[in-house]
Amino acid sequence: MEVPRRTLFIDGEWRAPVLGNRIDVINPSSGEIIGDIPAATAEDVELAVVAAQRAFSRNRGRDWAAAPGAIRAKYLRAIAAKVTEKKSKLARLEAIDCGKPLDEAAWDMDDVAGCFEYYADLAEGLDAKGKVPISLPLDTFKSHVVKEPIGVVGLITPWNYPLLLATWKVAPALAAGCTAILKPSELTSVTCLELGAICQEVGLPPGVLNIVTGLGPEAGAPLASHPHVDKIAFTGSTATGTRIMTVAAQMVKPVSLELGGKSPIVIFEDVDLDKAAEWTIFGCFWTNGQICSATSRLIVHESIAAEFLERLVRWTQNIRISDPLEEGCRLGPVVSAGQYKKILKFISTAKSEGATILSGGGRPKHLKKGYFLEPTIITDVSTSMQIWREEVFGPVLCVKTFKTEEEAIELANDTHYGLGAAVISNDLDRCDRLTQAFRCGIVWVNCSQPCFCQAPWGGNKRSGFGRELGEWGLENYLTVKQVTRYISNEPW
Ligand code: TXE
Repeated sequence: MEVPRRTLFIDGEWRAPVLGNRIDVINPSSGEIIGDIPAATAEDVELAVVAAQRAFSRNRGRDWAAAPGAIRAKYLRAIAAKVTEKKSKLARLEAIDCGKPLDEAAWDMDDVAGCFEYYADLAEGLDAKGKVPISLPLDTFKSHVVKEPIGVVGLITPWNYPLLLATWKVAPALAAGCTAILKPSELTSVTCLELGAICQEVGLPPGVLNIVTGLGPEAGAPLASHPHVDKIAFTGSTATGTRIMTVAAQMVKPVSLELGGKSPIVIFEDVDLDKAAEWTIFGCFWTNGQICSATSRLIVHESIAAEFLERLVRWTQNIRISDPLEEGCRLGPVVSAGQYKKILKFISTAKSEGATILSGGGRPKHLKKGYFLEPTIITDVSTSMQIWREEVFGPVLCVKTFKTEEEAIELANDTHYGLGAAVISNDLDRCDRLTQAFRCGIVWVNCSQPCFCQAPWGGNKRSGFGRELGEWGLENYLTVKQVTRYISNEPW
């Protein structure tokens, strides 16, 4: 399958990057170059920001910000319909660009369409809200509030769910009436550029969504520091998030940050071992562990640990690892040579610090090329080890045992991150206690990782702040305006 050769999507048109540079697209299953994407620089970002500003409020009566929510909803629904129509092509492109199994990529496309539909409904809901009155202690004044779009927003996204995580930002931003510049990850921009083609097909007004692909420092940084970008929404590493926040602080620019994680899954002794094993495997190895909320720290009751680990090892050995386009593939390659090396380094550091590689730990024997890794389980872990403390973002589970509930809670919260946490137990009172004790933004009870676009997503501590999805996701792109009128005939 060919990767379409695209330029940048700016002001409703395809434009070659000003400096003419391009970046190779590499298929992680083979390490081969399969195409290229445009590499934007500050000059292109400037053009995109000007287009977004014009579309926001200077578009001669076609202002996106002032349009009724119902009009914006019409475009969002049209985008959703096109994504569904092109689902199989988009899924294949996603699979060869980022290495996720074709089935998973197809589910992502369903979620993309669902997310656009959902925010179309919320855009219409904004019309219904209108002016909300405020009661005042003086009857000589009358007040109300309105919610307005924040302005031109910069959306910087990662590579693990390329089109889906872009949608988590694009759909609510456009629903709110913002205009946007999307900067996808340079590792996986192919489907995001296809979104540009879809916007063109549905006739989205020029400049409402601009897509500038390129390297972080060359395209992302000028977007984050641009004085006419009113907000930055970012998903990615804590290190880059910190950089973006520092730059934004110079301009008092609001940011929302969805960063890394090192989420725990706590398994009590009263569980059905097979069910618990299934959620543990899913929670850590789904999408190769390349999920910010992956429950990559297993905290298991000592009385069942040996038997539970035996089952986990058996399960991992049965996971089908192959080219993502092959029928029945459950685990593809990790996204890039850089991530591949980084994950292997994590594993070798864990070994050198005294941990035991219980299973996996390297390349599957049947796959000679590409960035494939075995699902890896690491035991004899101490809480000071790197493998316990730092995000791997790969198929690596580290394990500790506990004796008491208090100890389990302490281990679960023993992290600078605060994105997700899971508890598996048949005792629902105990689950409630853990739910309350976990210091994070998302708790899963008797499951791990299910995600719905209606429910808020985001974390605490170094996992960032602000919430995506649901109504909270829309609020990210709205600002509140107070309007107070003097209604007395008396002089003030
Ligand atoms: O992330 P970056 P990378 C974590 C994960 C992974 C690590 C590195 O641990 O191993 O991050 O991945 C853009 N100004 N996560 O290097 O750098 C970049 O171009 C503005 C967790 O890919 O954070 C891309 O579009 N933008 C995560 C986006 O930031 C900049 C998902 C993310 O890249 C920039 C991905 C700059 N100076 C990785 N530098 C999650 N939370 O889901 C880079 N970018």
